[in-house]
Amino acid sequence: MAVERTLSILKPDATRRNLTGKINAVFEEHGLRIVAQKRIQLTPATAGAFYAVHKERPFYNDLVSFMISGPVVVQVLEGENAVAKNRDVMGATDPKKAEAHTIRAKFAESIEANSVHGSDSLENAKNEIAFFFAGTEILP
Ligand code: YYY
Ligand code: MG
Repeated sequence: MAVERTLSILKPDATRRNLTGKINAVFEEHGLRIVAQKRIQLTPATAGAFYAVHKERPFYNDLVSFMISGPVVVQVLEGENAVAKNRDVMGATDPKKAEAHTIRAKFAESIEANSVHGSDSLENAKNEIAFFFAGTEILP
């Protein structure tokens, strides 16, 4: 296994309910280090571009509307096997299907308002990190 970096987003349902510290504690308990972090407001253009892979999906417009409904916290998580580890810690997209110990089982409100985003491959992680962060903003 290698040390990897992955992009995480604490979504508007998480910032609205003041859950950023509780969710960050879960990452840290699992050995994921928060090596970059900022609280930002996404625009229709940035949210639409970030989720462009889902452009043809029926949920795309609602997803973009949700992602701009309040601030988000974008983060870079670093650790051994960080991409897959974060996906495990997040849990299934639909919180009803997520395992009990996961962030989505504990905190998500619905399949849309599911509290966290995490990159799904190392290649996507590199692109998603570059979408939000300059190299100088990442401090291991
Ligand atoms: O990677 P992950 O976030 O677990 O799921 P994706 O299939 O990439 O979908 C991205 C995002 O879209 C998901 O977190 C919520 C939303 N979404 C939805 O609202 N309804 C669906 N049926 C599927 C996904
Ligand atoms: Mg995804």
